[in-house]
Amino acid sequence: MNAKLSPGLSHHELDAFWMPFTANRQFKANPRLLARAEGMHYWTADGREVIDGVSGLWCVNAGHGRREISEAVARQLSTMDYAPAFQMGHPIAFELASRLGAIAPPGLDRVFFTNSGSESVDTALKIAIAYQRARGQATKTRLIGREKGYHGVGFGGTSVGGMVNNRKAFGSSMLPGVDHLSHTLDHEHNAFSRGLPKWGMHLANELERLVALHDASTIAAVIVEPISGSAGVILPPVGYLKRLREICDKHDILLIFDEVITGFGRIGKAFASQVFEVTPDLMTTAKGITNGAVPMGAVFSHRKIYDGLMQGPENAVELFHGYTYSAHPVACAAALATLDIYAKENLLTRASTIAPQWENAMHSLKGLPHIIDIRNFGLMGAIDLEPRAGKPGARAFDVFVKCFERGVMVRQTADTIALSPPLIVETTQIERIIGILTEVVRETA
Ligand code: PXG
Repeated sequence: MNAKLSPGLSHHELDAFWMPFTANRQFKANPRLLARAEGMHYWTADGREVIDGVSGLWCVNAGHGRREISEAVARQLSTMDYAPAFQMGHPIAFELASRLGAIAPPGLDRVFFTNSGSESVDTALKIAIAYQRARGQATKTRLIGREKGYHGVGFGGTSVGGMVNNRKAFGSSMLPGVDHLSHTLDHEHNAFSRGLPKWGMHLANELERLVALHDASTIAAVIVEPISGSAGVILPPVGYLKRLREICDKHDILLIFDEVITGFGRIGKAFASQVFEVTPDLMTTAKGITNGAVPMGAVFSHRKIYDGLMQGPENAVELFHGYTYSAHPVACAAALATLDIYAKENLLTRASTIAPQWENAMHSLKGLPHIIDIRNFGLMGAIDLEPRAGKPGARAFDVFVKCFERGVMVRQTADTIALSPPLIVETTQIERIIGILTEVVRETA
């Protein structure tokens, strides 16, 4: 096949790019190429309009093609393309950290910059262990994650993560001393719950069991996503996160919220911890921080942790950690422009206004063939499809492909279809996304 797919690209030219988290051979036989984006839409290389039901990959919260961001990036590139942040600084990095601190949960106003969610997670895990050591608790090194958790693809994030396909190929080359809580997905008690499920708060008590097994003196931190995104919008049962916080406090264990997806307005406030009124000690973010336009991540740290690490002689580096591109000036410029948009258009709280309508739209899918669960919170939603016998994931993959062909982008993982539209989504666009998904599910055997 040598037909041109788009100007300058033929089929065999797809070979070199080893695509991430993709069935490469299947994709390259039948590519889906995106060429342009604006507002709520993508356009394919052959000119078809596709409405974005997942904010790109949970990141383009203010919609695509925001001129304020591209202009800020262009200005910054021509003013100062790069500057180191090791033993040097540039003003907008400090400005951005202060602006982020101002919207952060109480006390979490010390900000460490990274370039992705994976780097934020590994950074937070390292900070947690280093902090325990700095306060004389050097045996507190163990990390607790959760089944079905996704914390990126570094060795730290893979180790505390709990999605089997992300772990099984990498053998035992993971961090030692990691354990996992049970996930909170339960079809038997909670299928078709609207918003947070009522059953399952007691699952947080498993942390007590892990403490009894390992002893609190060996545990540095617990890391969870307030809502698991990647594994398919798995919600915390009512009271679960508060209980986790209580048990962490009781045993002097740090609590890390991974807000890479839930951060920056996804569920109706700047961060999920503000919605659930549970404050972690560290919070990892990325994605929406720059509206997806430039790679960037940030770890929000409680002051007590920052202060705890500011020890030793003043000329000593306090934390031997950082990236060449930490606080990259172009990313900082993109993030500042993004925060301006969020503030001007009230986007960080808009999801709370649309959530009831979103919930109704999601649950209108109930009763369609093969749907065994529907979950929603803020502007996140997912449906679980009954797997085809012996072919896990095949039914949802068909739904994903057909949706794309009919003009709506959804996210598929196993037999789950997840949705998280940009926070600018309008009523008619919700109707279009759900309308096409309804047709496709109805027609998919
Ligand atoms: N933590 C969480 C909670 C995430 O959702 C990461 C860390 C890692 O971020 P980076 O920037 O390193 O990718 C993520 C990323 C999906 C999907 O299928 C989700 C993510 C990435 C790719 C696909 O839902 N989330």
